[in-house]
Amino acid sequence: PAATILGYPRIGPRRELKRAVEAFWAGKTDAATLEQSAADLRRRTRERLAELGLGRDDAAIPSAHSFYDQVLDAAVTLGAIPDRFADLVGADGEIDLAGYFTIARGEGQRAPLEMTKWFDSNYHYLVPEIGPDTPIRLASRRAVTEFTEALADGVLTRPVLVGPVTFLLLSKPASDAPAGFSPLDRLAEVTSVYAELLAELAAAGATWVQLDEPALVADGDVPADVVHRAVTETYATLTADGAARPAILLAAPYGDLGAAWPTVAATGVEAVAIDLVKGSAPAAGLAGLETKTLVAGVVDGHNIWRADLAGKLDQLEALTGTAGALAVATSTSLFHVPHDVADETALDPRLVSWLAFADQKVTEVVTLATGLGSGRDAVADALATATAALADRAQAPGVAEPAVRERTAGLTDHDFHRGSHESRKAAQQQRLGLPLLPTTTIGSFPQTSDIRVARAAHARGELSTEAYEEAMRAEIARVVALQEEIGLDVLVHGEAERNDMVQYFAELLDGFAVTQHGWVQSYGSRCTRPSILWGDVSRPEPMTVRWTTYAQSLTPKPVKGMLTGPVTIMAWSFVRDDVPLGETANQIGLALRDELADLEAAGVAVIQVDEPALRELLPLRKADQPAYLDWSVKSFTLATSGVRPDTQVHTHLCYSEFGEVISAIDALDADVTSIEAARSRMEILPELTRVGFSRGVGPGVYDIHSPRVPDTAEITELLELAVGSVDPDVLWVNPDCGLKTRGYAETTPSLEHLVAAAREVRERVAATA
Ligand code: THG
Ligand code: ZN
Repeated sequence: PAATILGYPRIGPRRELKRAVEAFWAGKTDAATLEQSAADLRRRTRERLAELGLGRDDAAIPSAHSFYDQVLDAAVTLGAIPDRFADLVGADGEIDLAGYFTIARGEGQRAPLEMTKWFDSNYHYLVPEIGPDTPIRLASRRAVTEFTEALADGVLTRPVLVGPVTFLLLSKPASDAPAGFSPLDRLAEVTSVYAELLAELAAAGATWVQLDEPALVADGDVPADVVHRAVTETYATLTADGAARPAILLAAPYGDLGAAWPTVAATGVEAVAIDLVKGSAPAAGLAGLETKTLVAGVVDGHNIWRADLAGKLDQLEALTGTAGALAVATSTSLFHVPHDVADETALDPRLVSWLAFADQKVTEVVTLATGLGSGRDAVADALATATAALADRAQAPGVAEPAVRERTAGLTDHDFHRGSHESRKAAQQQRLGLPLLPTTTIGSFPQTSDIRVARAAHARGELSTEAYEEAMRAEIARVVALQEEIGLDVLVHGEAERNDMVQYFAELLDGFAVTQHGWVQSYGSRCTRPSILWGDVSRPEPMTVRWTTYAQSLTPKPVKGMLTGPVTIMAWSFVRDDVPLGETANQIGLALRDELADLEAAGVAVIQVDEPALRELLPLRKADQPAYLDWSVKSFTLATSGVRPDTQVHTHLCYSEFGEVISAIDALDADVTSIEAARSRMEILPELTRVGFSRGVGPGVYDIHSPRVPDTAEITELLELAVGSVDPDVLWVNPDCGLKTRGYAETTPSLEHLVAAAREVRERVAATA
């Protein structure tokens, strides 16, 4: 059987694409240079994949490059761009690289496409805007050019495109679309452009094309029967008799096809790729599968653990006969994992032996295909090595720590609850004596280049720990003084000492490791380096107390302690797959509970536990969501319920679409919740009122995602809107999110205006009360 992968990291082993793209943005290089860098990277990728055992001439190697995002690529291929970018289309009908990046990043008053999370991953895609009049025509032939480029190198690749149904389900209606319009209304036109593109690919020699349709594994706003009908129509057109086209691999990563199976099986596509890590095998005897190849995604494309190859072979063998033929693949594209674990020379070799990054996963897929075709004996050594590594992992020190397990096993309902919110509120008001509409910030202040330079020098061993910490204390003192000058009520220390809000804690907790080169694309050219959560989690010593108490020593105003919550730590790390997520969440919850206790004992009166990723891990199927919300909310209350009634617990959540998790936000039982709201003009507040939310709430009144400085009148207007929909007694005044990506030039005046606006509305409310 054939071996393939659904996609591969695009950013390059040393983030070559990121550097090339950013150099182009900075005007340091031209488009031709950027094109050349990308072509070099594509060639290296193909050669590497062939070297690792994927076929050069059987369309096993995907062609899935992107300069920024695959959904933007699909929009540009369809010419489906919003009116405000219409001038970017050149005389030849195409959008050049500069124009492409303008749509992604905006320019002046032209807002970029909105960005949102890609399924249950930490990747963010750009949301196409589709209206009744949005142009739809074949406007870019990059897919053909890149296929031809590979063929000239002697590699017959399989072009990968976002499928037509998923493209439209991920799009939003253009702002001027009439009520009732759905992007799906344009399906027939989109499909005919895909048909045209498929014909051009076939003419160029392509034998296979991969159409990614992950929207089929998620429950969205569009009813399932409508989605199923769309699939039937689209694929009937694409596979109609006489269509000149490559064979189609319809890929459904990230979950289970569930009720969509009969529809997918009945289409005329030649192969279906499924996620057998998150999803399950189709029922036996499904009509239509007998003529298709089932591409079994048994190797986890989304996490970094070495596969149990013998177990995966059992799983594959059990699938024999389900479909016309069987191939072996990864469950998802590999762009969620770093390139090569061999690059991690500083990691404990024992941990390394349990891991598989993208290159190792390619080898796993190839091994499984060989084992399936030629028998287990042909791959006996590889199977034995994998089995031994798993056995070693299961009993290695730190993987199961009896003291940690006893503590989580001994938890009772009592450990997850605080006393009534009303009594806490009175005690906190007495202790803090805050004014009406108290002002605060989310936690981080700008990470200046001085801070970055000091951290890098410290990491290289060129700056001593003493000198580094002295530099961080000086920065904290500066940030505290600035906040006092601006007149904020609850201060922060600014988080100068933190490289990243997850990695900082991962480096201080037992059970985690961090990588040197393990970068994964988050959006566009931006990457994160997820930590590896491999063992039982515990806290050897306090993590933040020194910094917070130092900041508190500088001011009579309350300084917030700042922690990252269990769900966010997990969402932004590679998490172990050998214990239930709820167990790991409780272990982190307990470590944080101890940190809160230490902060409280040190005199800290306000402690914030951020959960920006609460919505991120929400399962794609509605039926799976309650169980997730149960363990995720509990891990937060476990972390925060051990403090005294007069200690005020805050939380912060990013993203404006809270609809699905709004009751969970209430159940977090934080005394104060700050949320993103500036861009959506406080739309969240009526929703909060609807669920009976009665705790403190700080809807962001200053959008930190743009360098724009809001004036006082603008913030006052938003605050008046907020006062109109919730009791002023529970309202806090704060920016949308942390300030670490901003500069002081815009941060200082923006915060001054925020404080001025709060004072104005405070006086107005007091006068009318
Ligand atoms: N930390 C972690 N994961 C995250 C976020 C985070 N995932 C979701 C969200 N935030 C993603 N947003 C960003 C924002 C900025 C950057 C990456 C993801 C970013 N990265 C730098 C870059 O690519 O240049 C790398 C910075 C560095 O060198 O350390 O700017 O906040 N864990
Ligand atoms: Zn935020």
